[in-house]
Amino acid sequence: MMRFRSGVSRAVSLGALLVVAACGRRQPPNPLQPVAVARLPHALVPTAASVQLVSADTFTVDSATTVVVASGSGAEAERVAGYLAYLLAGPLGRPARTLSPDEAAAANTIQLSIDPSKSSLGLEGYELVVARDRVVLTAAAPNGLFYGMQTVRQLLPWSVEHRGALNRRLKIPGVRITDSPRFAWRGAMLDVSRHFIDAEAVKRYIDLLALYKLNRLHLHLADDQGWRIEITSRPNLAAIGGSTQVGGGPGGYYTKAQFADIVAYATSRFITVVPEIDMPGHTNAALASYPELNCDGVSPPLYTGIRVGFSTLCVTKEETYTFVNDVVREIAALVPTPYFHMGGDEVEKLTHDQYLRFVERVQSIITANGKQMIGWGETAPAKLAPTTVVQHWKRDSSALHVARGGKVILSPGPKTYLDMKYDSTTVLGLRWAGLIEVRDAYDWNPATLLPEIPESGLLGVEAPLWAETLVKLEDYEYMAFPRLIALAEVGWSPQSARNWDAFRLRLGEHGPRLSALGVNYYRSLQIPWTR
Ligand code: TNX
Repeated sequence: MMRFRSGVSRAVSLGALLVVAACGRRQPPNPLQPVAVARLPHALVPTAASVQLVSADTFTVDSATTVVVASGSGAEAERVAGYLAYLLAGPLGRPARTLSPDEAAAANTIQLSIDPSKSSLGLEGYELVVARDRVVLTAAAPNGLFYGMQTVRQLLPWSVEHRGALNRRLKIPGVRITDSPRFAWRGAMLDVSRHFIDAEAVKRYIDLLALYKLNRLHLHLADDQGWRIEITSRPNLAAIGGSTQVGGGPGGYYTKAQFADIVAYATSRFITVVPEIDMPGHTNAALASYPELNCDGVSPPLYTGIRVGFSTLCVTKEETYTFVNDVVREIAALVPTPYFHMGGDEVEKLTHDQYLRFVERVQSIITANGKQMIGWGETAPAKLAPTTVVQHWKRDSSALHVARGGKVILSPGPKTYLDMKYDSTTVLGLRWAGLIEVRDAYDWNPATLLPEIPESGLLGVEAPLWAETLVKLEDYEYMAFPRLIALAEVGWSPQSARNWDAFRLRLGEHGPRLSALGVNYYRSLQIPWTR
């Protein structure tokens, strides 16, 4: 341990000598080196509602620092403290400790406490005071503590993301932060149907969502090219419908146990999983698995191309609704959370009336199974309950739904579609909604996007990642990062605290953090990345 420490200080002084030597020789700037950007006082993304810097008050995490939990804060708070202790010290370090009822936190502690009297912070808000001798993090609920913990993480140098940060002295800038999110729904969608990614890859994505305070993971589990979840009463869905993907690869599906594991992993990071089974269109994989779902009783072949709009369940057969009920019932039992997404987009093979009646009938099936329905924008003209949620993605009548007291999630294609190319040179992705550079993903206001929908009609924002062109996790990461981080700030930070010039500098400081985490992110030329 000592050898490690003295090694570090030798490296620092050697570095300092090199800087002096370089200055002495007055070398011209090397145009091939990244621009050196001055370290910001903090690079918090999403930025907080209120941040006050107290520069005299730097806190130093050293080998004697302890993470403590105020007595009575509960098991969830202890779990959040455990994450922080792990981050700071690695698995071999000191675990977090819960204080006894009459014990005050000592100096050199990071204290987490649940204080229900702070209800003005809401479910997800927190207060953080970083002083010279201690850090105090308070929230009204464990969710808020978790986000406060992610803030502490981002205030620490990025080297904390390396397990090698063990036993280093890490500085946290002195701050007083009061923070809570603008929107309750801060989502990301993964299309695991067009190409399949396994549960481990989904968990990795979940961890990245949590770092940026996102709280919904919408999984697009079925489409023309693949059915990705085991349904016990309909085994062919996974066995046949899950057997391929775009381009003809082997596909795959989550067993019930794997899916439950994803849900538990997300829940432990305060992320709600939203399962989507797209219907009545985008259903070729189901139609290929069960002939009776087709009006002519004949299954089509499996489909591995990328056209849309050609498939539909047979809406005039009772058998179809029995099928929908079986699927909804089994999936609803796997998710503790209140939502079931029925898709409903891009249906070209039904009359408008047939389509609307289908949506209404599925809504009643979902409600009868104890869940709230979500549908893409096309579902808005149906008779929807105000508790149903509409997800806007292109020009639609979602304003109708707000007028009847319902809520809308904004996923506008030209801002939030992570499968759109960044610029004309991007190899992956599509371009029907336009090219989306980081600034396009960041620089918009949900409250003014649709003139007919005021902020009060919005549940929040979500960034879908459609996977027609994405094969492996690295592809997903390249398209999502850093645009998903921009979306995270759109969803969390008050509009008044957001501006592009400040965001790009803060985001630039996340380059090394993303690299430390091994994320294959797009190094946009709009961002002054630090090394
Ligand atoms: C539209 S967005 C779709 C998806 C495609 C996506 C490609 C939506 C509800 N439907 O089926 O994958 O475009 O960008």
